[in-house]
Amino acid sequence: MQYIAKDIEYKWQSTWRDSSYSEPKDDYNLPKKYILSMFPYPSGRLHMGHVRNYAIGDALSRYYRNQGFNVLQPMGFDSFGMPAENAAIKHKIHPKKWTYENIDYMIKELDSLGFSFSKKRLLATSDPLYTKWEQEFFIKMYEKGLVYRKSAVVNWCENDQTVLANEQVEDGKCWRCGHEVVQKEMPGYYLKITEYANELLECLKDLEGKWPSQVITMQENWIGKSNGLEFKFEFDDSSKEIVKNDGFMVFTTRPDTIYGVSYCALAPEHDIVKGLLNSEFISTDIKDKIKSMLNQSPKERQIADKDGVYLGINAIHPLTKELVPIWCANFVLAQYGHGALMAVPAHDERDYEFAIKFNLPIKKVIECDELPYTQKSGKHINSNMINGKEYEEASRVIINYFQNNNTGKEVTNYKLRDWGISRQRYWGAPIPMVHCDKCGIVAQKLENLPILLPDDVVITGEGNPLDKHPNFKNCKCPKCGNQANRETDTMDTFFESSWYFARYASDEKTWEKVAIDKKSVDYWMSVDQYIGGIEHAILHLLYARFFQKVLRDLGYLRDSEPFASLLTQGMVLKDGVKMSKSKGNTVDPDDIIAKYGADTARLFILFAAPPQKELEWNDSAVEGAFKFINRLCDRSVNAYKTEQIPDINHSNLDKDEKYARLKVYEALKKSSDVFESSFAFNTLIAACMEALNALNAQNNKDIWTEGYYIILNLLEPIIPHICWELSSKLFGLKNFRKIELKSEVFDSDIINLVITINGKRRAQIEVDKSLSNEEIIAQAKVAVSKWIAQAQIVKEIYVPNKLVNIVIKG
Ligand code: ANZ
Ligand code: ZN
Repeated sequence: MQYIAKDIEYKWQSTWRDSSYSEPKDDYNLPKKYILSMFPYPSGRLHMGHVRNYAIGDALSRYYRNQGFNVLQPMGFDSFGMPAENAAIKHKIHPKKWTYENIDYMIKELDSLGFSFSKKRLLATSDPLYTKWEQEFFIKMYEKGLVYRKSAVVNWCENDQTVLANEQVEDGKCWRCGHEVVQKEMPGYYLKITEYANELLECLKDLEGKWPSQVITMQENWIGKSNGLEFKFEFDDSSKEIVKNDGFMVFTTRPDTIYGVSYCALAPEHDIVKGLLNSEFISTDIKDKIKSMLNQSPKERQIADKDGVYLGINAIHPLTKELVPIWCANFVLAQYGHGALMAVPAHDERDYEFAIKFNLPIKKVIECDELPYTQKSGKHINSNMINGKEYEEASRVIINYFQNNNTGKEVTNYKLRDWGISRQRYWGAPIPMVHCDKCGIVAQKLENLPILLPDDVVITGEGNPLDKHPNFKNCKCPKCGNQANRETDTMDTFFESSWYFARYASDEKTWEKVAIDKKSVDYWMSVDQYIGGIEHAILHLLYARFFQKVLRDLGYLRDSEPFASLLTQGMVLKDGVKMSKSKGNTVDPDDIIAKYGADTARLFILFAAPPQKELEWNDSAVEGAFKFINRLCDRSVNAYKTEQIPDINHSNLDKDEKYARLKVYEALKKSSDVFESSFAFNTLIAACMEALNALNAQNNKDIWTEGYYIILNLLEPIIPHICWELSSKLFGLKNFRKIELKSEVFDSDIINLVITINGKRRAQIEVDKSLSNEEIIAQAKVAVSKWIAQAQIVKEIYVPNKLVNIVIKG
């Protein structure tokens, strides 16, 4: 048979479409698998990273369908966001038009790869119906106190002209465009993800072994839980006069070191520092120093040398009543704890460095040889009520002292911050809030949803066009009916991707009526296998876990975790660097499909590397994949037509026949592990190649047919088009089903024996199974003759089918 990929692929793609092959069934008694690949942003074209992601997901979906599962494998588009607006500015095309044209094109590309995505659940997050329900979520969250508005210092990207969440700043730069991020104070809406900090952390334990440990660790660190003591430092009287304040709070994870405090440090953003900046009390020099620290982003400060300045004020040590000087320092984070710390230079790295630089006293309070000594073990010294005690007990005593005196309390702090979701851009879901002079901030009424974007906007890249759109901005207050202003910020697009998996899991016939259809969602959720890039380890994967819990608490969902199992695929490289437009080293999937066909692209991608690893593009390996498919076609002449596996009497076969059959069944045996846990498709493909070679070395038509039947079954998830073509010619498509292993194939006439002397492994031999025990021991002794020639044999032990141990003396 001549292999013409284009014709074959077109034919089967049409068949799948017309027969609704890829659609999930509504029969909720069937066992199910929900296989989800992260949806793409509709940038215009698929890239190889997408192809890799979806080739993995499709392989799993097809495998489970063949195993008799009801499979949901949906697809959609994460279609709000900045690039659409940037395209609008550059090419004078409306973001909506640009987005939906891209979606149309990308759907064609996905189809041309033969991915079996459900079409009836296809969605784009910019669809009005999607906006409607997420605005409902926003309002329900607001009513539950999980949304609030505040003015705060935020990360601002000058290039994208918008706010970024903490998760969206990478090394001080915008995650999207790489532009330097600056700090700016502005109002916005925040989601209280911190209220779920502990649950988000605790549930990570249940994901162990099912999510990559790297992702779990990154989330743990991001949530950053620490236990400690918070208490107030009182100013001395003269300082109180100056700052018009009686003190400030600090948080410490080491209350046991409290007698070692020799100064305190405040973040440059601290209110007390702000107050001093506006006062006459400190000199211009000091003010300049503070301003220069304020001008650095938190990230810049972290890598900068320790710096700071004495503020001329002092506090009283709560236990020793000594005076403690108050500094402003660049290593104190405004956003953590209380933005202030008690410094213990003898036992903390940063405090030590700072003390050395500014010549501040260093007080040792734990027995040690060298400073700074940052470990917890050791007896306390110079520490009045905790002298001689070790860390645990010492901490307990100090915490109890503060709690008994009502001057401090034991607290848990998290690094995690609330999620700022206001974006000052047009192409996003409008935040459904209204500003009324009389009523303040008012949520929209649910019956007014969706609040849709106006189409007639002028997009210039300067400022938010919604802000300049009078018809959109002017509205009636939902509460008092007076003239009011609509909120013109739109939502962070991560809001949309935080619940799309639940929308997909809802029966599409309910989409008009409800956000999430409980019955179908309870059947399909959670996602059995989620597949996507590691770059989402904190961003999307944390937000989605948070939403799942919120939507559970709002009664929409049952489960606490959205993704039961996660596979993060490696990057696609060319010449050792990530394929990307900016590097100019991309390979266009469309070109590969045109030249070789989709099956070759899929085979290459799954064969070249295990999915978790990086994949280096290799033209000759693509060629190799194409050749293998051709060989597979050519060999089809060796099999005959049948709808079932031929009956074969294994014991009547000769050596080559048995070997060929063994190779086929070894591949079959491997497949369940590959598809269900290791995802090492490369090893399965290699096993199929080996089996095909072994088949070729014998002439038995039954064995050929059986082997071919099984190999097509195993390769269908990977190269579906050609497998359907060949299977329809030979097996009436009856071989895409669960195939049982046959144990007799693995029974071999040869046994592998290990030979040990006095328990020490010395040799390994193959012996014929039919030999007697005496004959086997005799062969074993020949194999180890050089070790036993001079010795006296005390005992010979034969453990059948496993080993011979010879005990010798001398
Ligand atoms: C005294 C002390 C002594 C501390 C010692 C540590 C070691 P984690 O573990 O990350 O939660 N700290 C408190 N607030 C801070 C802020 N806003 N910016 C920077 N550092 C701050 O860190 C908690 C520790 O970091 C606290 O415990 C405090 O220093 C410091 F031998 O207090 B520690
Ligand atoms: Zn009002």
